[in-house]
Amino acid sequence: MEYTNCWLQYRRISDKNIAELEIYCDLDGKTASCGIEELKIGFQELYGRVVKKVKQETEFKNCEKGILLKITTDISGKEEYCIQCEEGKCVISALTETGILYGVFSVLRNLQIQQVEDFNTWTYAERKSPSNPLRMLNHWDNMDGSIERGYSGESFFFCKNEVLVNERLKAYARMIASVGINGVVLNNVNVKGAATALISERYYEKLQLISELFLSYGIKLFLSINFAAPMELGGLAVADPCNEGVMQWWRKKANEIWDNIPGLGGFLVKADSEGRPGPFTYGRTHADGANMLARAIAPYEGIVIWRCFVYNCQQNWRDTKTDRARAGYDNFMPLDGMFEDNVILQIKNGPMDFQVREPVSPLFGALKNTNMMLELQIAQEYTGQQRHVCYLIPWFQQILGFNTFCKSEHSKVSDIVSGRTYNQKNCGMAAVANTGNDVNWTGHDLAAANLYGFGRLAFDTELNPECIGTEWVLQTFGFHEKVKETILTILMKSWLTYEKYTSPLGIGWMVKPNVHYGPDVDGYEYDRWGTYHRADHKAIGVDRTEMGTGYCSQYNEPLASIFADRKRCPEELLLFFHHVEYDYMLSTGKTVLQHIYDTHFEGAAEAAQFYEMWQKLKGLVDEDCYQRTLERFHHQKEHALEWRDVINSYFYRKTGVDDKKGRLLY
Ligand code: GCW
Repeated sequence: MEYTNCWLQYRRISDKNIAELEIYCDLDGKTASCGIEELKIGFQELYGRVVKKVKQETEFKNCEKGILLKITTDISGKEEYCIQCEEGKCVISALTETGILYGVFSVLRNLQIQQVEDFNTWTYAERKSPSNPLRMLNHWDNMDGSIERGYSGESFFFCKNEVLVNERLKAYARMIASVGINGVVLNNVNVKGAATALISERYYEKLQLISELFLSYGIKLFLSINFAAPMELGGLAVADPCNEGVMQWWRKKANEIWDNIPGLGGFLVKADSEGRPGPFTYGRTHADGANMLARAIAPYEGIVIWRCFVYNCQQNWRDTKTDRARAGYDNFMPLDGMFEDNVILQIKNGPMDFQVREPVSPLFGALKNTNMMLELQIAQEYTGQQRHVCYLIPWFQQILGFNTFCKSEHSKVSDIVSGRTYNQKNCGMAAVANTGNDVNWTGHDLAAANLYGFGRLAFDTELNPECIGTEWVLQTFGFHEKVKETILTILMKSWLTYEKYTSPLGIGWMVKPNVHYGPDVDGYEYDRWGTYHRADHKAIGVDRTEMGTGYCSQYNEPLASIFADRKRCPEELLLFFHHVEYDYMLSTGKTVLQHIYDTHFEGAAEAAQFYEMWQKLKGLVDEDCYQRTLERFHHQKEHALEWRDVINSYFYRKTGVDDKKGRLLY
């Protein structure tokens, strides 16, 4: 087996009803065909039912049983669907074929979750429109086949500077369409070398094939571009966005690109960030840069997704006033209202960088006249790199539910990025993807729950993480009660467990530099990256109040005051916002230091439990999957011990204070 089908396994539910399945459909578009194909696969696998011939819509009226797929104008949402099933007659209707495809996937999903034994007696009705207009995956795949922060093998899009077109792409498209993803950025945001030339003759043909395949599953292809492409590809002397020659180059390029890839969604841009070129070189603003591109691609309905991950990565650690957390707001707030309509600012969930815990970026509550998109990361760069289990959906749900107080109503992050708050349509959610060419796609088999979960949550931000987890387990592992219970318990605890044995109270960053894996408390402390904990023998944490960096004031009230007040600041973020003495008393009655000791012992013990729990599933899950996962749980257990002891020893040695419970510290 080259690769699994993850949650699209369609395990047999019953053989009770094996009569032929009748599908009625007059639609001849590619997306409707994908829907029909999916029904065929699904019913064959779930029930052993086959489809001999797709019949005409008019015949449905008089038939006894069957599934009708039809377009209706009773529905207004482009991707909305309506399902009505009763006594073996089922109608899936939508305004577009994409809506129908989503309806099909929902029927198949629900048959599995509800373990419907006999489709002919199933009653089900649902009408649903996605919460977010854009639901995207950002791949950080490089053209040489490597993946930046990739933990599940090599790229299945690129190899040796070539674009790959093969069967796996289709398996990928089916999988992500089944959870409602409608946009994919194929290449890394750090665009260099051959990747710069993705927008040239050399690659158009293959990219067009991918774009077509994706479109048939309702997915738009996007590309990351190099802001300096006019120089590197076009031989111009500058990439200044206000230079007429540069503008003209992009207009011509856009024309050429869309001529070759007519369905392309647009560009993702990382500019003036971590060494990537951008408008700052020419004394221009990010609005100048983004708008120039936006105007060039507007005739093709292209959109520019412009990242806000812009900060000074050449900071002096001795300087305690400059604060990387402030950078997004400081760089982009002055530009609010200046961006073209087809520009979206893509903002990472936190002000730093995908740590296990961070406050929500203040930009969400601040920008009022700018399209916004939330950027999350399911590639677990800082959360165990798909070797440790860390189900991130509970965390994402908290982020979406965060009230920014930007208005008196509709002020949660989910309102803002869905377009409800400011009546926007170019907005949504993106995740840095966690896939690669490993057999199981995601390295750790359980990491696929993040891929599944991100899609489901982006489609319906009201879904609860436990339900999503349950759906995923049932579809992936089948219906064994013990399997379900065990995996779900592990998933639901995993994020907090990971937090416990890694970096405490919101401080983050105690990782080995560059690789970002494993404990190294001072690894980034005397470096240029702006990621400090400021620990000495008395206290730890970053003062971000008015007395410190002033970051707190980037939030709306009452948040600004709450975060700035040690007593009211959420304790899980205490060290993010405050420089606190080790003997400071937390609400639990423990000192900060004792909290650190305790959580590290607890977290490591929980990781050990996960390993034991998994061992009890031997024989109950697929053997290959069992072994792969066992190995990872074993590593996690050992690595959690390493984390525990390195962190605890560090603070023990800094403070000289023993653990109250007398456990061994080194
Ligand atoms: O934290 C950093 C990662 C980089 C990444 C960057 C970004 C793609 O370590 O690998 O580059 O974030 O988000 O642009």
